Amino acid sequence: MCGIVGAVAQRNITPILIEGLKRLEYRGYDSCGVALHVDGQLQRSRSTSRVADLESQIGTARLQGFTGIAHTRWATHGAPASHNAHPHFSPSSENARIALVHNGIIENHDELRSELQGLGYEFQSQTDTEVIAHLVDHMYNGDLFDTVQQAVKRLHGAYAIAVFAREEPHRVVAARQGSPLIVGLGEGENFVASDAMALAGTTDQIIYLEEGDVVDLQLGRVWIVDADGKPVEREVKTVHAHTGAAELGPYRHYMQKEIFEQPRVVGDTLEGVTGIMPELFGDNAYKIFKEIDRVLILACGTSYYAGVTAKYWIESLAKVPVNVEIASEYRYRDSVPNPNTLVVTISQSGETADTLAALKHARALGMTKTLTICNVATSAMVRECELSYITRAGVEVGVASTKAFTTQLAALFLLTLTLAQVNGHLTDEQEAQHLKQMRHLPVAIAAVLALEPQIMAWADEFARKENALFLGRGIHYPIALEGALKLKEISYIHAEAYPAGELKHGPLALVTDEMPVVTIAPNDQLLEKLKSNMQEVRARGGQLYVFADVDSRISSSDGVHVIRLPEHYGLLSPILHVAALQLLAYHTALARGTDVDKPRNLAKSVTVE
Ligand code: HGA
Repeated sequence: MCGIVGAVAQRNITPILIEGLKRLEYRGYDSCGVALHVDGQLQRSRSTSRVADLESQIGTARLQGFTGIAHTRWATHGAPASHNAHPHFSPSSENARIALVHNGIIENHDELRSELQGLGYEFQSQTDTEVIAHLVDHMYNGDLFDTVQQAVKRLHGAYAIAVFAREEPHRVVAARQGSPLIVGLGEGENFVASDAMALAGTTDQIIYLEEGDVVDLQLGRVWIVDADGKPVEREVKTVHAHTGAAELGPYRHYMQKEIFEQPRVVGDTLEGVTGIMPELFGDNAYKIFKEIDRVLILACGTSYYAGVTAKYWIESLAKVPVNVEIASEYRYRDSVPNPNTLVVTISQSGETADTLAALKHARALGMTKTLTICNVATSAMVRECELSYITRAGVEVGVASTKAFTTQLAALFLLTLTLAQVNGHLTDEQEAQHLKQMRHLPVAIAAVLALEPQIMAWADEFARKENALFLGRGIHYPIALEGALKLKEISYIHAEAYPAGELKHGPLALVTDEMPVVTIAPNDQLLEKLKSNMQEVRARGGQLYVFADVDSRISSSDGVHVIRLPEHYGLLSPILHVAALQLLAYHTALARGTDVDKPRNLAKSVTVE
């Protein structure tokens, strides 16, 4: 989603702003822009194309400056058009005094807009952001830092903002509430950005702003106040942000690269796990795991499906009841809290707005024992939770999550075994057996990825369809959900997933010879039941595409296409089957010619509600 970069320096900062935006491109965006202080004036350039296009626009215009802000926008209010792209100016005329970029949603924008229109402000965009620019201009008292502190008190909703004023050429002021923002410290120059990666190569001295913070960036000085206006010291961390993600190597797309990285990153995520120990999740983990008698998992999208898989695992092995909730639902519904709950959040970025809000909601209800499974060690989610397990997927650029999901599953299986051990349900022998299987996962995933040529042959058929059904049972039901999600996200084929036993309760009505039905058929205790469900599909002419285990005793026949996974993997089988489904979605999208890494309307790091 939106990316922010800002700088105050004594050199031309356009290359830093553009490089920062490029590093934030992976989040997904629909337009972008830069504003600079140039010879006592505010100037800007905006584009509805890629950052590279903005870069050449800026080059042609020879736009250079020492102070400025830049933005990639993922539209929430107003179409992705250049007049809605940030930075927004106030007044909107040639003679702008204020330039501002924003990530988030201002909920009282209608009310503020009417008020500001009443004061004579003319709006050029349909965004909620423009009201902040005019509000800051209206309240401006010659001291931008003071003005922003007053102005943000009028905002309801979520924001990270960066703003500068014509009258104060060596100052950028930024603030955050509900959206991520960091400060980068340099020698006689300072920066602000959505994440540390945006500043990789410029500075590794990073301050993570906290909720309600407002920061004053000047050449040799960074000054922060909290939500009450009190000066605060925030810890400076040395952050070695990844810079290698930009290399595609031999792959055509980041998604393909990330699918093929899974053997390594799952191995990395489990590296150093020589035994099941609560301390893997944090110093206080044993005490907390002993105290809880239930688990509440909060997540969105793909992470939610990882949570549903974990429910099957935890209830089966650790015998602890688990509730999995979609974060955006949980945060607004009346639920029955229980203080003995372990609240587990799952998020790739650790900045997912709905999941962060759901976590805070759970805590406000008295559930203070919190753990996150997260891919970014420095994220808000990790800072907010008492316990954590950091997956080591590395930077995931493709909007459709792949390696983040499988590393989340690996971490959740570790959590399952730990809870089982703490509750006395894991013998030493079982522990050793599970660990052995986990260590073998990289090899087992690689063997599934080697099936790519067979899967590509199926993808050509899928590319001609407009609908697909995915069936799974037990621990593979959430994998069917994830397979359907992958297909719809990147190929735009309408796909739905069902627990196979539900077929006759409705979706069977959709089955014709035009309907491909992807079936996950591991050789487990539900296989015979699943075979009956497959017969129900065949009897209606449906075309079955079956991912079977090597020993499933399902053969190809008329209308039944079978790809065999090399080995049966017991409880960890979802991690293997999902890799096959990722490849199916990837190659189908490729055959349909969609923008695989940046599917329409979607964004990475969903930092708005
Ligand atoms: N609401 C603003 C910013 C959107 C955003 O943060 N996206 O990630 C807009 O629509 O421009």
